[in-house]
Amino acid sequence: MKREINIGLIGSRFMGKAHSNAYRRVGEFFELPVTPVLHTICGRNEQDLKKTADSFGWKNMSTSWQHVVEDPDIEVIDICTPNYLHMPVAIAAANAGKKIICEKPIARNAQEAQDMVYAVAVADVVNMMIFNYRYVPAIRLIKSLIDEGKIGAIFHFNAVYYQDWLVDPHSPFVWRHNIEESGSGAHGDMNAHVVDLARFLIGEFESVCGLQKTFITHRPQPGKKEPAVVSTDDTCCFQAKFRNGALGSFVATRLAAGRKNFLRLEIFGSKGSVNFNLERLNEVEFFLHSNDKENGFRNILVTEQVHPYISNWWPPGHVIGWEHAFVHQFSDFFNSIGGRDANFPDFNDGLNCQFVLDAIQKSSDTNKWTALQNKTSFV
Ligand code: SOE
Repeated sequence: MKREINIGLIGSRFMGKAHSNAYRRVGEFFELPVTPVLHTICGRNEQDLKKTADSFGWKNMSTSWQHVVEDPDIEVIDICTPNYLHMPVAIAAANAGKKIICEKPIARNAQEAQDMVYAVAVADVVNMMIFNYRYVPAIRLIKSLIDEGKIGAIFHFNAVYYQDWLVDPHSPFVWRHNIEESGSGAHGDMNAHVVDLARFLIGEFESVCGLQKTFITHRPQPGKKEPAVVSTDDTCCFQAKFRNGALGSFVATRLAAGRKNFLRLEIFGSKGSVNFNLERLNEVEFFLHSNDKENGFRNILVTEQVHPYISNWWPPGHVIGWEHAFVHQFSDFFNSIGGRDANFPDFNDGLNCQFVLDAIQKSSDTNKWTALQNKTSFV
C-alpha cells in the first residue's frame, strides 16, 4: 500500500475549494507514489466550512488553525487564508515540522516573507508556493520555446491582467480592500502571478517603476450604515527592466469592464513572438520570422499528448480548464515527496516575487525607479 499523506487545509472558501478539488483529482488522474488524504479542513465560518468539508469529503473540520498545525497526524499544512495569516501559520507549521504549501502572494510584504523563508530553512521542511499559472500546459510550452531559443533574444515581456469584479461601486468591502489583511489590492493578488510568470519564463528583474491608484475609495459594508475606506489599490501598472536586457510593461486592474480573468502575455524576441491569454488557456499564438508570403501567427492548441501534463487527461482537442493547473502542481509536489524527480516553486520564489512587488510599491510611493537586489537566495 502507498504511504498516506494527511493534509490539513487552512481556508475553506475560493482557494480552499480549488485546492480541495485538486487533492481529490490528483490521485485519480496521476499515478502517484503516495496517497494524499483529505484529513482536516479549517475555516472561520462554520457554515461555509461544513459545506466545503462535506462536498469534498474532508474527514475532519476545525475552526482553529493552531489545532490543525499541532495535530501530530497531519503531515502537510496548506495555507489558503487571507494574506495576513500566511506568515504566522507558515512559521507555526515549520516549527511543528510540517511540510507547507502556501497560496500566493507569499505574505503582505518581503519582511514577512523573509521570516517565512528563514523558518522553513531552520526547520528544514519541504515548502511550496502555489504559482498555479506556471502549471498551465500552454505556459510550459512557451517556456520550452523560449528556453530552446525559438524566439531568440527577448526584447519585450508585456503583460496585462484584467478583471472587472470591482467596477461596480456597490460591490461590498471585503478583506482584499483592507491593507492590514491583504498587504495590497490588485497589485499583490494579480501582479504576484505575472511577476512570477516573468521570472519563470524570462528571468530576474533588475529595476521597476510603478504606478498605483484606488479609483473607488469607499465601499458599502454589509450590515453597516457607513461605507468603509478602501486602503488597497484597485489598479497597479509598472514598467520593468530585466537583467537579460529585456523591457517589460505591465497592467493589473480589477476595473476592466468586461474582462473576467484576462491575463495576456505578449513576448517578443529577435526571431519571433509568443502570446497567451488565460481566458483561452489551451492556446498559444506563435510567430516565427520568415519571408514566406503565407507567414503569420499560428495558433497552437496545447492539448496533444506530447504537451506537458496533458497525457494524464483527455484525447487531443478535449480541452482542460483553470482548475487543472492546481492538479498539475500537486502532482509535482506528491511525486517529489514520494521520492521522484519533480520540482516546484518554493518559498524562496515567493520571496523573490515579493521583493519585486515591494519594489513596485516603493517606486509608486516615491515616484522613482527602484532597483532590485542582485541575488536570489535569501537564507
Ligand atoms: C482574485 O483576484 C483571484 O481569485 C486571485 O486571487 C487568483 O489568484 C487568480 O488566479 C484569480 O483571481
